[in-house]
Parts: sequence; C-alpha cells; structure tokens
Amino acid sequence: MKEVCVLGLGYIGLPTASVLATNGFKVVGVDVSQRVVDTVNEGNIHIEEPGLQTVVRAAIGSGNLRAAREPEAADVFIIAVPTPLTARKTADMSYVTRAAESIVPLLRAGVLVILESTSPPGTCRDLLRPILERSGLSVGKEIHLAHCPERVLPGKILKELIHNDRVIGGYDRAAARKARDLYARFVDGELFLTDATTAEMVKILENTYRDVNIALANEVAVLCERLGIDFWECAQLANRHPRVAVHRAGPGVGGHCISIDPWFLVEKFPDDAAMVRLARQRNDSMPTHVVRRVRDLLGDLQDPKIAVLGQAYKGNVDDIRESPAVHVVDLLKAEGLRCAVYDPHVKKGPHELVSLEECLHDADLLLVLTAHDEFKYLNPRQVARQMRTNLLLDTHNVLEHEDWTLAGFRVAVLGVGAAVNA
Ligand code: SAJ
Repeated sequence: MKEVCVLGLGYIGLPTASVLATNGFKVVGVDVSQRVVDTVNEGNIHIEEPGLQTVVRAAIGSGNLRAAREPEAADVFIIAVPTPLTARKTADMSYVTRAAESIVPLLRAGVLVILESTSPPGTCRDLLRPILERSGLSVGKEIHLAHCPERVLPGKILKELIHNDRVIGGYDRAAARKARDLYARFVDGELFLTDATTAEMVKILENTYRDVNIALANEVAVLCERLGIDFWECAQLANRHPRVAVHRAGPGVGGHCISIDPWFLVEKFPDDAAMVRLARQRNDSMPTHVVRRVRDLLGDLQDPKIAVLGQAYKGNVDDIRESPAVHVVDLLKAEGLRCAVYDPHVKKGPHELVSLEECLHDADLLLVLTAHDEFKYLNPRQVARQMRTNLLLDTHNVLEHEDWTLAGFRVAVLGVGAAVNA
C-alpha cells in the first residue's frame, strides 16, 4: 500500500491525508471545491485547526501530498465526506454515494476502500457494496471494504488522530487486517478489529452516549433553575461519586457530529430509539430556554441591545455548523431584539459580525454563548464602562462571576436559579 486517494478535504480528510503523506504515502486529496484544492496545493488551509497548517505545509513540501478535483487510481481509497442531516432528520448519504461512484472506474483487484464518514449502521453492506460491485469486482473477494470511523475532537484533531485508539470494521476479516496495516503506520493508539456494521454502530453509540448525557445535564440544569439552586454545584458534588460523571449544561449541542449522528438511529428505529430522540429534543430546546432567560433578565428595558459573545458551536474553534449560538441569535432577532454579535474565531456567519468594541457599545446584556478563551480574559471593569446596563448571562459557566459582580454586573448563569443569583 503506497498510494492513497482521500476523498473529501474537510476536518477529517485533510488532516488524514496530510498525516499519511508525512508518513511516506503518496497521497492525492480530492475535493469538489476548486478553492479548497488551490488552497491546499499552496500549502495553506481553509479551516481553523491547531497545528494543521504546519502539517499540510510539510506534506505539500515533501511532494507526497497533492490536491485534485477528481480521484485517481490508488491502492487505498479513504472516503471522508460529510454525512449531513436532511430536513426530515435522516442521513443524507448523497456525498458518500457520489464519492463511491466516482472511484468505481478506478477499482482493481486487491484495492482497499475505507469509509471514515459517520454513517447509519448497515451502510457498508447495503449502500457501498452494491455501488463498488458495479466495477465487476466482488467485495470480500477482489475489493477489501472497511469502516474505520474517525473519532477526533475538533480543536485537538492532530493529537487525537495519532493517539486515539481506533475501531476497524472489516466487511470481512481480510479487509479489517488490511485496514489495520494502514492505520498502524501512523496511529499510536490501539487498533481494534471487528465487523463493519459493529464499527458503524460503535461510532454512533459514542456520540449518542455524549448527547444523552448532555441532555440529562441540560434537563437537570433547567430543574435546578426552577428549584432556585445551582446545577454546577450539584454536578460537582454528584461527580464525587465514584461511578458518576455528569456532563456540562449549556445553550445546546452543536457541531457536525453529536447533534446529527443520534438521528441516524432514530431514522432506522423510530419506535425503539425513543430515549435517543428525547435527548435530541431536549438539547435542541436549549436555545429557546436561553431566550426565555434573556427575556426575564431584560425585564421592561426599552429597546434593549444584547451583546452576543460567540457563534462557534464550542470554544476555540471556528466551526458554526449546527451551532446553538447561531440559533439563539435567530430566535432573539425573530423576537425583535437588537443583537450585536462578536466572535474572534468565526470569519463569516449568518449573522453580521462586529468588532468587540461595537458589540459592547451601549449594550444592556452581555450574553456568552460560546466558551472561547478570549471571553474568559475580558476585563469586567472595562466591559462595564462600555455597556449601558450591566447584565450578564453566562450560558457555559465559564467566566469568573465574582469579578463580574464586583465590577457591578448582575450575573445570571444557565443552570443557576434565581434564589442563588439574587
Ligand atoms: N457539550 C455540552 N456539554 C458537554 C460537552 C459538550 O453542552 O458536557 C456541547 C458542546 O458545547 C458542543 C457539542 O456539545 O456544542 C459537541 O461538542 P463536543 O466537544 O462534545 O464534541 P464534538 O462534536 O466537537 O466532537 C465529537 C467527539 N465525540 C465524542 O466525544 C464522543 C469526537 O471525538 C468525534 O470524533 C466527533 O464528535 C465526530 O466527528 O463524530
């Protein structure tokens, strides 16, 4: 296995292609966007991810990585394209389908095809196998097919790509072993072999586990507000139990993974995946809850201005896909509330972004929607001087509330009831 063709140069494909190239493979990275292809060929990146620029530059500089619009013949094909959600909350497999179709003319005996994109259980067997067999070759005989789900955390992708354990699900044992040989070249973590459908389920289980746990945290946070107690204290104390690990409450769950993948189970098993559906609904309801808290805090202030801090779906990334922060602003604006939005990581979003000064100027409520480090280091006294009314709602519980209170702010925190805030 010398030549690898990686389909999709996004958050997973680009780091994977670059790391393979710096480990001696000849890699062609394929993307439908000419802009992405040009950017990568210049040794640059089109997404924000710590360390990625250096690795891409090294990979391009070594001559082992090249980006192109069309796939090329290779020993290994890695499919790392998006599997978004349709409006009907079903998996949109059109990118995977198109990627698989595009390599059919390039397949030859002995080739290894790896699906990395998170996909509903059964995808390798029921969707990919028939497409790949249009080549006249058989999956399980001439074509080795495996699902090796990515499990890297945005913000720590390069570290996790190398150090995380990986699950390698082969359509058959030979495919799993061949895929293991490839990952063994750059992964430090342990490699676990299984079948493809199990690997597909494992990946969705991981993200669903997190979603359900976050939903529980969010639900209890809302209950604590109603009880007039502090969710964060409850979670901290509960977590002193040896078998409890309560997740963090927040304005909702965003990103391209956790807010999407659980729906793949609901789609396949609408009756039996009831708890999974409920968790999704609880997390999706959090932006509305935030807006309710904002309304309560603003009371009868005339024509209030809200200074919104953050649009990314989580701290220190530039990704706004499915971001609850974006959704909160949608809802605030729909209610006719004036919002000035600032995010030091996001370059462009659906809502106009302004400078920090413009965001804070004459504002009445500071609304923290993303846990970027920059927000933790704001000087409360300086911010207080720029605003008209000193109200603060911290939906992530990340600021030093004592400092903000001392600077004259009335501080409210998601998950903390009025009795505690008072
Ligand atoms: N969140 C909470 N409370 C928490 C943890 C997270 O509200 O306690 C929110 C975040 O604010 C964010 C969302 O959940 O909006 C998701 O963030 P995340 O950091 O939990 O996860 P992602 O989506 O960035 O990456 C996840 C990871 N999966 C798991 O941790 C099980 C990552 O390892 C996967 O590779 C990635 O999904 C993926 O690509 O599937």
